[in-house]
Amino acid sequence: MTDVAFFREHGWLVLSGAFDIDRLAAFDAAVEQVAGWAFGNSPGLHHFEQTGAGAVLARSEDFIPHHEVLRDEICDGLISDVIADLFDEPAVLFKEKINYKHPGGGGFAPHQDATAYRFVDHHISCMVPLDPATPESGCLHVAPGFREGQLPTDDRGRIDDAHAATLDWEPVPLAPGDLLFFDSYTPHYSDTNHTKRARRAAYLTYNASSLGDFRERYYADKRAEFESAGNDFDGQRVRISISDDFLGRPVSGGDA
Ligand SMILES: O=C(O)CCC(=O)C(=O)O
Repeated sequence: MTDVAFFREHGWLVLSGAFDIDRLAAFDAAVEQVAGWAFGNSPGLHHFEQTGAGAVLARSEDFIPHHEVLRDEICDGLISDVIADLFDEPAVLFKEKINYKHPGGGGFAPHQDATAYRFVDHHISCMVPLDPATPESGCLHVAPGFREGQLPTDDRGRIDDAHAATLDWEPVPLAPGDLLFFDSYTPHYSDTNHTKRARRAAYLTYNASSLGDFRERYYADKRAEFESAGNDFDGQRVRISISDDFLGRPVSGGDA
């Protein structure tokens, strides 16, 4: 049974060992197929970052129309059932992404996802770790405060430094098979991956279905925004998200 009361109090909830070994293996294999799409003329929206070992894949998005296993698991499985409990009504997928966080891959500055999520005011996401997520590999750190709504932001959409310094952050270490649910107003950040293996995780974001289905519109908008900015914005930093919270380094010309 979903601990809805815990989620409503804290803005996040961990389900330990929610995916059994077979389910996890199927999800992991599917994620590796999507990662492979980044290097050919294949579907999905893929972003790269620079690390000490060269250019690596940072993120893939917009893949469920092209992958049946992931579509079934994400749109009609355990995760969407738990999200429906948390919304107290059926949920519809708003967006899906995989952050690969290869060794040396960048962290994310303190932010609330709500800043970047258009069309609907409230979302809930599920993090599906495929590798151990620890403070060393760049797990999420969360803080209370989601019930205050939008916190003060700087001009990049990150939580203002002075405000972030007042928050009571705690790390959320996870093992593959665990699931982390968090509210789109839950403050969170993560660090660089300082280990020698990737810290892959899928993030699946839903809204209450009574508010409408905006997934296609979200991706049409994101693609248009990135294309109009030449896909590299000012070339000084990596933009993989509509809000500018990613701390990875940009790939130097032609490396990816
Ligand atoms: O994968 C991470 O380390 C953090 C992800 C995150 O906060 C985001 O993608 O908005």
